[in-house]
Amino acid sequence: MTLVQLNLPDTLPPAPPGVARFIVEAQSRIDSFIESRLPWFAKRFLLVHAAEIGPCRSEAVHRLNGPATFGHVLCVYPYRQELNEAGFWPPLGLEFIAAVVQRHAGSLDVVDLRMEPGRTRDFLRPETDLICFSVNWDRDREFLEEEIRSVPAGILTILGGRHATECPERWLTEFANVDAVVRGDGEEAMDEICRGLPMEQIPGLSFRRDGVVHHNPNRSLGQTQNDLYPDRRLRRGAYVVKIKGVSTALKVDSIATSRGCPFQCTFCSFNRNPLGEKRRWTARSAESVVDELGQMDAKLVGFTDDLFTHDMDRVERICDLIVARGIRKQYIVNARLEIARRPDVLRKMERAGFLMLLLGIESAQDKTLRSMRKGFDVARIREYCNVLRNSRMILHGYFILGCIGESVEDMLAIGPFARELGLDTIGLSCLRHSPYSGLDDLVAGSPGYHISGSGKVYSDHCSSEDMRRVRRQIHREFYTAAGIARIARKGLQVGAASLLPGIVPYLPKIAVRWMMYTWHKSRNRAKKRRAGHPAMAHNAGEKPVG
Ligand code: B12
Ligand code: SF4
Repeated sequence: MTLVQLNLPDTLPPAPPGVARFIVEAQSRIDSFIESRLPWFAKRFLLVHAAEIGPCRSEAVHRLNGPATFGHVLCVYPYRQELNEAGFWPPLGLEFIAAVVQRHAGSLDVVDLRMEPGRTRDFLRPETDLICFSVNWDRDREFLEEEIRSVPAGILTILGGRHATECPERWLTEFANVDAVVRGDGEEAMDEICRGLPMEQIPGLSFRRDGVVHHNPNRSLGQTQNDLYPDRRLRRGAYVVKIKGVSTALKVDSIATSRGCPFQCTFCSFNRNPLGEKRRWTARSAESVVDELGQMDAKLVGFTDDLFTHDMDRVERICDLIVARGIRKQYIVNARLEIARRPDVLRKMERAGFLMLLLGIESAQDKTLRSMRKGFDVARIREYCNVLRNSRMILHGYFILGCIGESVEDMLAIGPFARELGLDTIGLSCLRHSPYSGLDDLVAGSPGYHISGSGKVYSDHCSSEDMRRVRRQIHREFYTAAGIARIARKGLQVGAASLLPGIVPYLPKIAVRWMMYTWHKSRNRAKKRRAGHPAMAHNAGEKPVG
């Protein structure tokens, strides 16, 4: 660290060699004195006032003029809970930010309040001078806002994440202690903040100065960085699978190896950031992905990639490296059906431990696939699935209920279609409005369709209760005893047995919770029905937004 630099003005003639050596020697002594002897607040004082101390040049100028280093940085995931069913994944976005800031911090803690009994204040130290909050969801709102407000004045407070990105103005006007909001991907902006770039020169940053909120232009989405990934040693506990609220001993982790998607499906916002910008598909090298996998101790890894399989040559290389390095884990990835064109890579994926492919199929109707710009039709789906069904990987098909123009009969065709395709599991979600996806226009041009306040698309001809019935019927038809036995067989073939010891001992507890949950749910539903609750009526009380 060079805080005070002994430099001679550029106009002076070069110093004789003896004098130059003396200056270098003196500089290094000052550096090591500052580094090792001065307390954090003195270093901080020097950093803040360095520009006034004297003229300087060279690379250190840049450091001298801005807060190049932080005493202690606190990165907080400010939620107590996410989804009951799946809220156990690590806060990967925040961990990426921590990986950047760590380079500029004396010490750094990543605190996930889902895992800790304490609150943000409990983790502050006297030397804490930067707090980063990951504001991803509009959930647990009261708690989230309390945490953010709890930061004492004088500590640089920066928010980032998808939800913060959607409304930076609000965070900066209503929360007096919030200094800046990073919009969109945060790595580059945080690096620039840490390197002391003036706020107004940092694209994608919203900040307050003299009571006025400024929004810099958006940052263009850059290339995924190869050598940057979370430092898992910063975690204060292991992330484990939770089923029905019961923590098992099965460790999980997630990895982000690419961002974006080149396709343009109408209903999807995966391929856009919260600002509506289309994400070009960019990926990390196979080597860096496998280096990161090698550092994880979890047995089950979920890939957060929008489309992991876009470049099948890269997938092949990742598989080869996993096998060559003897890494033994199970992976779950988002994929498109086109991967059927590379059966050679499918075999390699099985050998490398890929357990489950999450495939967006969406509908059993050509008219819907066309209007959704899915890029394939029913005939193609059959053709691809004829190849994929021979794979040992578990095939999970995503379908959407309530697609524009689909009757109840059209939706009910999903069950038989999914079985015919040889899928092992299915996920049924309702059509949801997502900003910038193009769905709004489609709904606006389709009489009888509306978007509810909660973002659900619904129609005059299919109520929420109808939709629930459709969902139940599809599940009943799809999940048979033979199908469940096939999933178990495939799981064993692909090596999932290694995951069982983490779960089996917890099965009795999970079974009890599950029974209690089902009992509570049906009791509540019956109560509501008896009371004539609007949620049980036509369209479940959904109100159009416009
Ligand atoms: C894993 C995941 C989950 C996990 C969450 C795990 C976790 N703890 O984060 C689970 C399964 C719980 C989940 C649930 C849901 N999810 Co989800 N999920 C994802 C997924 C696949 C990956 C997220 C991720 O880790 N990305 C990788 C990291 C690196 O990116 P990131 O989180 O965006 O972080 C970057 C920036 O946001 C920013 N950033 C983040 N924090 C901070 C902090 C600071 C200080 C700074 C400066 C920057 C910064 O920088 C980071 C690095 O670039 C995304 C899709 C995707 N590919 O992103 C959907 C996604 C985030 N989910 C989505 C949705 C809709 C949901 C659900 C509502 C689904 C549902 N109907 O139930 C629920 C809501 C859960 C809840 N809390 O209420 C949407 C969000 C849309 C939106 N506009 O908000 C996404 C984008 C998918 C989609 N398009 O539909 N999800
Ligand atoms: S649905 Fe899948 S393929 Fe289509 S745009 Fe979204 S991520 Fe890409």
